Amino acid sequence: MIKRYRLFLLIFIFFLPILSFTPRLGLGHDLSTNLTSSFNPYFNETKAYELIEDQVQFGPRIPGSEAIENTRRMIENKAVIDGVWEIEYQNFSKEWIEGENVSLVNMIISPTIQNPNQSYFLLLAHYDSRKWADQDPNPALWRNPVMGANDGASGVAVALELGRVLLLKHQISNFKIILFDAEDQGSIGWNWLVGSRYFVNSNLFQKDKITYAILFDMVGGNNALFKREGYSDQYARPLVSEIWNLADKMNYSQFFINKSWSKITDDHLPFLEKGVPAVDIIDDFINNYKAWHTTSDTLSQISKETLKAVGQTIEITLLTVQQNTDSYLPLPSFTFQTSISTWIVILPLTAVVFIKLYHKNS
Ligand code: 1BN
Ligand code: ZN
Repeated sequence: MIKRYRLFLLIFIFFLPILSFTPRLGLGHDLSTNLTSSFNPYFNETKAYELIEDQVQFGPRIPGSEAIENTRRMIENKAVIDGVWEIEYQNFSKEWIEGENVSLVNMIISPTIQNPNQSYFLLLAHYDSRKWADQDPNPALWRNPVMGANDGASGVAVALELGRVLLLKHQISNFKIILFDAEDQGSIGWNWLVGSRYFVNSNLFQKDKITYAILFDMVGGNNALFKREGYSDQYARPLVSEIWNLADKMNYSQFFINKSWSKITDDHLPFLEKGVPAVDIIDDFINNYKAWHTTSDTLSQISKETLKAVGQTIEITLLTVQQNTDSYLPLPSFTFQTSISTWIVILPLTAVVFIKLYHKNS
């Protein structure tokens, strides 16, 4: 009887470390169904709204303007106060149609504690606003600048607020926020996407380390409608499906319309062209967002409900995807990772067995 008890005890001790691995091994691939309810969203729509106010207070953020420089300073000051961010400035320049050379700056914001060997995902937005409101219903205003509360500031606000909750509430640090200059000056002297194209052709673009990218553009409009943007849906479909399915489960399907839409030339395109899966969350500015490229793109267009729907949906998506990638960890990495709590049980039990054996033999 005693012998059998000892045999069971030895077998139990032998297999004990395996018990500590089973939760990880047990994670399936269809995580969205299981995990949605276990994640709490922390994205705060009021903080996002305030970040939009912080930007528009400077006026239109035209490339090379004092307002865009003030915006950079404001973002930097906030990062310094938090004390957990590192900002890299990518400086370049481009000649405007009138011959004047314009200084441009992409901002790359990373958590300070980032592991340099780890892969990471990207949160993208443009922080310039359009020089000319060439879609304004009043032709007399076509040469006025666009305030860009939605087209520019809302994307920056959602990316920055998401960064805050990912790092400080969920302890996720394998991401970067990139804010592009000169996205929005196409067909009025420049091309579109000047900043993002410059970035993907620079040595700061670490293709092999980037897992995927999510772009936020016009994500704060009243009654916004986010359809599956055509390029994203074609080249990053699994991520698109994850986002729109989660939005549905979180009761945000009034904003996230699960239908494919037009292909839009936006800052995700240079990433897709380089082979990085990238999704554009963008309001339907053709049929829905009437203030697009007009002088009416001001704070009055912004809705906290929309900011919340986008922010919380993407927050839960990122947690779900993160959990998914964790479950794909290669086997060797957890063969040796017996947790401390397991050793706390193993060592005393082994000692008991040895003492018993010793007493029996002596
Ligand atoms: C997004 C926001 N875009 C401009 N403002 C990109 C775009 C480029 C949209 C070309 C339509 C045409
Ligand atoms: Zn625009």
